Amino acid sequence: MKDHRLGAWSWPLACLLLLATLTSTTWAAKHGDFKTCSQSSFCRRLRSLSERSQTAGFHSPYSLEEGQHSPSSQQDGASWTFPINTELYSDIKFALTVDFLEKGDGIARLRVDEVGSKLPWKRYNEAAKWALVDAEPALTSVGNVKKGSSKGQTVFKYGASGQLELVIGHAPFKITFRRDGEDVMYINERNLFHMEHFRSKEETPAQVDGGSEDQQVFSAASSKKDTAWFEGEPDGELWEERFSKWTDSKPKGPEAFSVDISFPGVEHIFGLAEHASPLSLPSTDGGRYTEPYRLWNVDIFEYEYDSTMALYGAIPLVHAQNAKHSVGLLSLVASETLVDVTHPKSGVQTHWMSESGIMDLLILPGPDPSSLFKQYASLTGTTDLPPQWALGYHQCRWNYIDDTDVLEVQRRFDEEDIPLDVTWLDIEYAEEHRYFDWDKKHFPDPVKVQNEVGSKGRKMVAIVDPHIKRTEDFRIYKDAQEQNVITKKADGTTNFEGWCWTGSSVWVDFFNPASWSWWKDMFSFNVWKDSTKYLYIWNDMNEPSVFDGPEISMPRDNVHHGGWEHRDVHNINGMMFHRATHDALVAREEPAKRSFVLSRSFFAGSQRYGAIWTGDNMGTWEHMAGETSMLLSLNICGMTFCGADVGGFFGNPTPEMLIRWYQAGAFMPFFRAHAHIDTKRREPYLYDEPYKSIMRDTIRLRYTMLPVWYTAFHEASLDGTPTMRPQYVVFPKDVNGFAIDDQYYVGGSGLLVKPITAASMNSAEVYLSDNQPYYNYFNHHMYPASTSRRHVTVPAPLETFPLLVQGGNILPIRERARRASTLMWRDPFTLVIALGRGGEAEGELYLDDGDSFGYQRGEYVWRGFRVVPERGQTVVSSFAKVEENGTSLTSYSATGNEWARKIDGVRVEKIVVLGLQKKPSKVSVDGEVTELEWVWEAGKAANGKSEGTASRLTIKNPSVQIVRAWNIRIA
Ligand code: NBV
Repeated sequence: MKDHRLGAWSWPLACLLLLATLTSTTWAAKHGDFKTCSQSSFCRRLRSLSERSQTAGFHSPYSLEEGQHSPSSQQDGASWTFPINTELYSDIKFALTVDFLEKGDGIARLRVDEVGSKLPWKRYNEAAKWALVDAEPALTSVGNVKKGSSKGQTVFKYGASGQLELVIGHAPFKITFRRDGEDVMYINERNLFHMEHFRSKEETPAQVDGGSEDQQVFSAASSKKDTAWFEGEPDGELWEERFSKWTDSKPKGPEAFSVDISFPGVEHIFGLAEHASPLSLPSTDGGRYTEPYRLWNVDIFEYEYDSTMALYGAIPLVHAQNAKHSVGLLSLVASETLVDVTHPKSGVQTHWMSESGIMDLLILPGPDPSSLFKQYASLTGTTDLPPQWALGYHQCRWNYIDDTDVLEVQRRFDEEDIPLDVTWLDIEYAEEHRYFDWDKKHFPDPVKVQNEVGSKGRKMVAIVDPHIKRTEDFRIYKDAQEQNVITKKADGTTNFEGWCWTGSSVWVDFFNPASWSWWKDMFSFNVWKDSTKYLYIWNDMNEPSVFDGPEISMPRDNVHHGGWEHRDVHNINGMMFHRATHDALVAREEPAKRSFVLSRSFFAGSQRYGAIWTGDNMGTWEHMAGETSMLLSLNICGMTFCGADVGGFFGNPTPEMLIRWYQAGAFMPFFRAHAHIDTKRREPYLYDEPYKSIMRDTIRLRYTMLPVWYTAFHEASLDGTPTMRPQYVVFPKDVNGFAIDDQYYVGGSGLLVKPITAASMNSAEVYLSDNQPYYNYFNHHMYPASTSRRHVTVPAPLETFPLLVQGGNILPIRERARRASTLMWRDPFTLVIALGRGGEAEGELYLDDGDSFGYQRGEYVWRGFRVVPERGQTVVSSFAKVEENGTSLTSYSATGNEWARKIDGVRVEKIVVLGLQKKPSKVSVDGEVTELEWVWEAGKAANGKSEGTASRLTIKNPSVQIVRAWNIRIA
């Protein structure tokens, strides 16, 4: 195996130390590498506001003037601007712009910026440009919003039936969002809104407000001068800031802002991915957490499983939920943002503190979680349908060392009959970590190995990191210099250099449009001659990770395209790299194929570019347990294609733990095993029995369920509805389920999963919200419908785990074991029907070629299945779903497209009906004379009222086609 430590390099001492850390086996995040709130001057200043706001006499120094209809290019657009005055500085002005958007049933947008500054700086206002599908979303027409004014407040009534209200209080400045007359959200209720203005270096807060006497007010909470309350300590590191050995030059001085947002009558808020914390966000004012939730994308080594520390991605979105309603808030800011959460009796309070940029808040009106997903998707987009193979099993490790290794892994999977779709190559495939350049000693013929893997119906993924080795003979470096697309140092002209796997490196500035077409070319088969259509891409380290930089990233005063500082755009940086690679993969083939790019770093909107994973987790039970809530949080924040390293990146899991990882992984949207270079090999075929067979069965179970997953991804691609749904999303009225984050439903299938995440477990309790029977997928044990039972105990011997089917659902599955998912398209289906308490059930199935964009031209099959009890009989039917296509409803014809014709012969080979009340006497297809063959197994659950094995009717080979309409009558 190659030495990844690259001994030949002359690393500076700092890098050696860092590398030692990266390969060490002691497990703990290095807290000292990352800032706490008190180590950031802006966070210190803004967080202290909330303490000071408790003191008598504290009031907001901000007030509004009456708003005017904003002049805009959309003359008729619903937009108003309110000048904001501050008592703190008489000559400083801000403005609040209130926009009502056309999309999303009444999304209101609130932006605050400084106006009229004489200084040559501007706040960063382009987060929306990258996060939103339309940089400037269209406004609803002014006639759709009724504006009224009374006693110092402006009231806007809007929404489909005028049920939404935004009440803008002028003095004090406070915004109330109401639905149906009820207060749902307050902005600046606690007077924590504050925006630092641009100033010249000579100007200190005290001088502005009248001389040295004021200096004393910095500690005098009761002074009539409030300046100090809002500006913090006099030496507040406004112009230069040190952290560890780094100095941030802060050329624009202070420009942080703060705002409090409260959700009255609510006990739970969710969101703010990515954190390793519970789904329902706990308070940060002591107890479990003392630090605010931090959004600042970092490469964190051995992150903790229960913490508010920053991780690799940032989505500044929250959902607030109570039994009556849901409401959402998106804060479009890409600079470092910290959010304090508290749970007083009145509801949930949040305090948002950001280092730079304009304030840009979007209020998602709800009123339920599924509306929130649609509203958020209308703004930031959805995950396009991934290639279907990407939902299969991925085998990764750092590193498969050469082509023989890659092919041997394939061979062993085949030998052991374990399905596999994708083999991954980590950084060692590349000569000196110069991505794109294969190490020819270990991969002498990269095209040959890719073709060989491809010939088995499989794919490969190779890593392309964003650090570019500074060697003149490296074409990518030469090009990047020539194109002048390298991120600059604080002076705005010198290329920034830092250290990473490649040694001394540069980073392309993907905010620079000049980089986009060049990067696209890098992936064209003519340019990257060693790549083939079987090769897809993994973008790691894109926070970006810079080994010798502050917090293992870039200095904040680095400069990007447009003159923006890195601090302004940091949290979007990873998304820009992901986006460029995604676009390149779509462009490399004609006709285009769907791309697959896995990214570690992300921001709101990243879902449009592919999958993400939760980074370098550990092979511990605690981390395994934490993954479920992390993935649920990512899902509700729009990242519907996500997963975690199965097995844990660090460490050597016991066979028992590895099996539990596989069971959890088989029900993650992205299912990939991965491991650190120092871990022992752990491909499933290496294990003794019974472990090997259990892992094989688990991976096969994933393949059986691929139609269910693909259908869930289809739904997510339409409107952002999660592929993994937490209890509060499925049952938004059941408060008792809101905090549950260790079980979830797969899409809309009714499959309820609870991974086992502790040692020596033989059973687990599952929470059921509704009055439906639930059936154990493995043994068809039925938990009968009940209005009172809430918890059931489900057996979980090592080979199974709680996997229940909610009564009322139909699962379309494929039971033939295959080498890879691409070989399954012609395979027959089984329908598993879990009857609901009234004997009814429904389900759906979406299919297409899994690879092209043909579905956008209508080449797909989207079937609905229904079971209805009808005059003593039970009728199972298959019908075409109807899709809304643009503005007109076009009815979809099952055989009317090329794909449907191609799979016309695909049959249903078995139908299993669970929970039928009595033995049938006849089963037949409408219109056919011959009866069908069937087997009846009486249930042990008497009349469906007590617990026990459900009755099971197995209809053998009904010979109906999946693309056709049919009825099967059970008499
Ligand atoms: O490329 C090596 C690893 C990769 O295997 C892992 O998945 C990434 O999260 N990478 C991080 C860099 C070094 C980690 C110590």
